[in-house]
Amino acid sequence: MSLPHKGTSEATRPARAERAAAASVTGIRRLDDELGATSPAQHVVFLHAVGPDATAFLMHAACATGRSVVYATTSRSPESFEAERKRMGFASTPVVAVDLREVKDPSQARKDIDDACQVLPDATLAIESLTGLVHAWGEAAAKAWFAALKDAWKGRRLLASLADRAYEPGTRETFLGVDAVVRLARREVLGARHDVFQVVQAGGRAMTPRAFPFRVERPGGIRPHVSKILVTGAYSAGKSTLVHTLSETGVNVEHLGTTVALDHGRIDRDGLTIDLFGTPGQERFDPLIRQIGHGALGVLSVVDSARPSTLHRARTLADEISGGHVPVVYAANKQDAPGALTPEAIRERLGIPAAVPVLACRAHERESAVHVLDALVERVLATLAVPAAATGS
Ligand SMILES: Nc1nc2c(ncn2[C@@H]2O[C@H](COP(=O)(O)OP(=O)(O)OP(=O)(O)O)[C@@H](O)[C@H]2O)c(=O)[nH]1
Ligand SMILES: [Mg+2]
Repeated sequence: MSLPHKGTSEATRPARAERAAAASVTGIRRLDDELGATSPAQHVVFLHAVGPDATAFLMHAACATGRSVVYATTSRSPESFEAERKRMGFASTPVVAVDLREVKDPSQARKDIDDACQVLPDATLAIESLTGLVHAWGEAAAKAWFAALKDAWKGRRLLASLADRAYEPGTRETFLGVDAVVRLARREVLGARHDVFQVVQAGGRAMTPRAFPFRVERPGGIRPHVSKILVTGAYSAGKSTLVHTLSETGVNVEHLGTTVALDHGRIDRDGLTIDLFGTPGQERFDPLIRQIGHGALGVLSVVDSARPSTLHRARTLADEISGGHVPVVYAANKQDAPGALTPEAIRERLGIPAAVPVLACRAHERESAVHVLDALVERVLATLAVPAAATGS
């Protein structure tokens, strides 16, 4: 991952943003990156479980790039679609909404869409729900209709959503036989729910399974967001320093230089927002740490490499908070301090398994801090993903 370009001048920024929007398939940078999209002329289906707001997701993907859209609604009125579009902040995108709710004849639906495309010739076509069409017309008719639509829309952007449930043989294959399939699912991690997106198919490319948690903002739309990384460890190990070095914004609650409540910081990594929560180190605050740990997606355990007597606490806290359910990365901090143990020596002393990273860290240095965070975030995304063999698409 590359660092954001801090030196971008005001003059070049809008032009760059426009170019990025023109090449974007979905208006969600992390999703575009996963899709490996070089051209927006793709057919993408959002395969959604119960829980995540698939309609908001489709709306963002269709409307956020600013290119014109023909939007076929299957379960709500064009008025309620328009109201939601405004709430999400995409009012300036040229859109023609086509109401398919009462259209009983598939050929009429196609005619209505073609008519709308006369008004907006190069528009993206978005179908709110293929499952809605299955309900209205039956599976065979909906399947045949979509197969013909895909042919007619070659070279143009086509987006649709499909409920992830059982269909008759062949139906799923037709609906998902597109350039890319994005799975929307809900995960429960340490007592909190997280909605995630994961590209499970992208033009035959081999995918590294990883799923991005997201939330829906009104206005703003889909925001990839790791809502909680817990930064823990022994007293004075460097937790607050690490959170501050990483953060673009932040607060901390300290008394005489030690954390008495928590640190909070936020960082953007290439379009993924990450919220960091630093715990107090003194043992009298341990009951609080368990509460702060609720819903954490990953644990960054900070070790003072120059104070061997405190090492075990980093392991105890990490084990207790993660419970083996969320990824842990150890930051072997204060590598610049005299007598600091190497990460290997710390791994050995604490009996940390080979699969768990123990990384050298100097918490005051941004590059070092970011390296440790990125390693953890990659593991968080991999843990949230459905394995490649089980994507069911
Ligand atoms: N040499 C060196 N000092 C560090 C490093 N990271 C933090 N420190 C220093 O260690 C001391 C404690 O740092 P904090 O970030 O307050 O540690 P903490 O873990 O938040 O401490 P508590 O909240 O009291 O548990 C401060 O004096 C920091 O400047 C590092 O990488 N190298
Ligand atoms: Mg602190």
